[in-house]
Amino acid sequence: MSASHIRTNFSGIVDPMATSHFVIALVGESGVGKTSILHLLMETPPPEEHLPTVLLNTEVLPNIRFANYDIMILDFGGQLQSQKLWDFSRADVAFLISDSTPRNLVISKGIMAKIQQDYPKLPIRAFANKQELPNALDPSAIGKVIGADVHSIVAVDLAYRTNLLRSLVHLLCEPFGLEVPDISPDALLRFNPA
Ligand SMILES: Nc1nc2c(ncn2[C@@H]2O[C@H](COP(=O)(O)OP(=O)(O)OP(=O)(O)O)[C@@H](O)[C@H]2O)c(=O)[nH]1
Ligand SMILES: [Mg+2]
Repeated sequence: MSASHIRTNFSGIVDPMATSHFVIALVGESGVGKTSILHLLMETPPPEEHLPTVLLNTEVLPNIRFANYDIMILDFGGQLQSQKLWDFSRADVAFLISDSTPRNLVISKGIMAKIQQDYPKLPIRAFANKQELPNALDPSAIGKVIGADVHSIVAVDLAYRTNLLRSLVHLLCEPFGLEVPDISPDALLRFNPA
């Protein structure tokens, strides 16, 4: 399978899986922690070193379901050659990940502008990752620059999973006009297939 195959057949690759899936696209520069966030959602150990995602990695989260929707993650590679494949036409939301450095902030602002231009209807949620590092920029400062609310996260720390699931519950309730249930997000989303 080549890059051009994925580009040409993107809908076909994702479509059969997308019908009853809520699709979240993880986007951001290489190394900011997209695959680590995928692992946090899957409750699997995060990568210790940076192994760049090649092109695209799709996963359906095990044991998580909201109403009749499984949650599908599109974990895009952030390296320049993979960025050419970024396609959000099947996504219900994009999670824009920053590593909370000044250098990346400028890049994330550019990515945000490009997504807004190409996909004006796509909701975008911004995350400031690597918040435990000593020089991490404050999420509110990042938010001012990119013009969006920014959630803080440490993708390699399992303790942040509940926060992430809480954002997910809000996101899932919104399009249905549902009030956010007063149940822990983990309990609400947990689904154990028989
Ligand atoms: N200190 C710290 N390191 C992190 C955090 N999140 C991810 N990392 C590390 O950052 C490196 C890159 O993480 P990945 O999740 O592979 O980054 P990515 O965005 O998927 O990168 P590409 O696949 O190349 O686009 C890994 O070594 C992770 O362990 C975090 O919150 N804090
Ligand atoms: Mg990756």
